[in-house]
Amino acid sequence: MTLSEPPREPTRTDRLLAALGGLLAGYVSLAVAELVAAAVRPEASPVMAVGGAVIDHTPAGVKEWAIRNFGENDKIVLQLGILVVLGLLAAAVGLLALRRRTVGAAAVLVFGVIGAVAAVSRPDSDSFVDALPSLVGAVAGAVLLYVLIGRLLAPRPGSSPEGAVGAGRRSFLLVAASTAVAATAAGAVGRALGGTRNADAAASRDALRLPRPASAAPAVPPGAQLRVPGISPFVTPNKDFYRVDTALVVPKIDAADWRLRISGLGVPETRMLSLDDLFRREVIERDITLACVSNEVGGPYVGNARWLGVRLADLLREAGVKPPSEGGPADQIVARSTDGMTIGTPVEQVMDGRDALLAFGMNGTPLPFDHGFPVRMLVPGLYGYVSACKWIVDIELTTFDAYDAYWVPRGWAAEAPVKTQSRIDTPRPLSRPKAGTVMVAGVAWAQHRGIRRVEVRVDDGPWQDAELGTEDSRDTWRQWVYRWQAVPGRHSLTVRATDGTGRTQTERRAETMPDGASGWHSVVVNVE
Ligand SMILES: Nc1nc2c(c(=O)[nH]1)N[C@H]1C(S)=C(S)[C@@H](COP(=O)(O)O)O[C@H]1N2
Ligand SMILES: [Mo]
Repeated sequence: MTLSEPPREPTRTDRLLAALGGLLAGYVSLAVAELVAAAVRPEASPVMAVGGAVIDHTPAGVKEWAIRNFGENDKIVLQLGILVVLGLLAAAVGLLALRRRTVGAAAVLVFGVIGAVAAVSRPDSDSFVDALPSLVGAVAGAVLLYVLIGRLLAPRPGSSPEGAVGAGRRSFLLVAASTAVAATAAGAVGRALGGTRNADAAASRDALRLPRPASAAPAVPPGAQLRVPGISPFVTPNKDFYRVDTALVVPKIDAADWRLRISGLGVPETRMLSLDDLFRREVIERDITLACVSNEVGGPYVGNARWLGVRLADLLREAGVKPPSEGGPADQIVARSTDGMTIGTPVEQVMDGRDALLAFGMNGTPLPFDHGFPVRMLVPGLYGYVSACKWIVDIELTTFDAYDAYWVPRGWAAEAPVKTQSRIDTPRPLSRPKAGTVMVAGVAWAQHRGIRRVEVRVDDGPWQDAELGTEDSRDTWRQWVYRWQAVPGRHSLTVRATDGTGRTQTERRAETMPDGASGWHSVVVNVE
């Protein structure tokens, strides 16, 4: 387009194509960013960086709502949401470029800067290199948009006005189609490169030989697993174990590269430990039930596994740490993961004799990546967000006064022992069991206090004792069953548990926020 020739008036088709051009510019930006991110750091890609920032800044109530409605798909929903919003913005930028080509291209750059700022301010970012994927991607997108709109509007000398429009559009479509193909290829290369990195970590996991425990967990007593169809298995298989975390990309750490740093208040000399250092220690195996503070009454975010690891308390003592009850200066352990999560745990509870673990094995295999490979923390009796740091790389001794871990400024309690809970697994809500004997069964948990009693109530009747499965340990959940002589009609079933200290689960309903849901679980069924 020469300066003397004013651009022609855009038609509806031009607008449509310009919006398409905007979308394509957005797509190319992301694909190029993905390729650069594969070289820099997968987490520095704009979708991941902005997604992470959105997660961190989402009000806790919305997050709760997302976990409730989308469950473990919450992150996929978030990423789709980001893509839809980006798509709309990109189309709008395309329309803007149709009126002012430079302004449109500049707008693409602005999004690049937003992505770059998000990437550099992620807690796990330690270098400005993380800005590159967004910036390079945005430059590619901006240039493309500028060129595309130019093609679209450029009159071709020597042709009729209609012919010129047609030629411009053909040229637009040619550039558009070829960049779309190139960008798709670039994106695929990026993913493949990212894949080889992950392959190293996966190979290190496959090659890992777990040490034998010096102190093995006794076999699960046969009576711990009741033979009732529909009850949660006593040991939750790894593939069924709930997953709750803020990680958009599951961290893939190479076992050989893993180090744990221990430092802070009362630790005279910073310690660095490798996985082999842990394997050479006294290894213990324990059954521990883990529960999430976001679990609603009756909800699914609880699981029980056999963990292999080392005692965290011993490591801390060797590093010089004393619990507050012995005059130690630190009352909080802040565990940090490779992706920047921080989890605050009371020193007192970690060192009071319970089996607080740095775990590397889960149900006979190395920890799955989803559950924290190569090492995570576990403290029986505390909700996951205050104890169970996955992909752990750093332990800092500090005080609750001095430091708020990730979830605390977001409205969750700094300290959160698990509340006594019980859940009816079967019959399912609104199911239609036949009149006669109906097995009402489920699980109850009060980690580290144990479960002493479970009672079931039918409608407004009296509380009836359920039969308990054999106790495995007081750190695990306990199965229960009540043989109900069911009569036809609509009935409600309610369960409550009493913990090992003799305290009965409260009827008082509490939201999950700030320190865990309470109340009794009920289901309504229609007996036929
Ligand atoms: N690094 C990291 N560790 C984490 C979290 C997280 O978001 N990031 N979430 C915690 C929460 S809230 C819970 S309930 C447990 C869940 O562990 P799981 O996914 O293995 O079941 O991990 C904890 N450890
Ligand atoms: Mo959690």
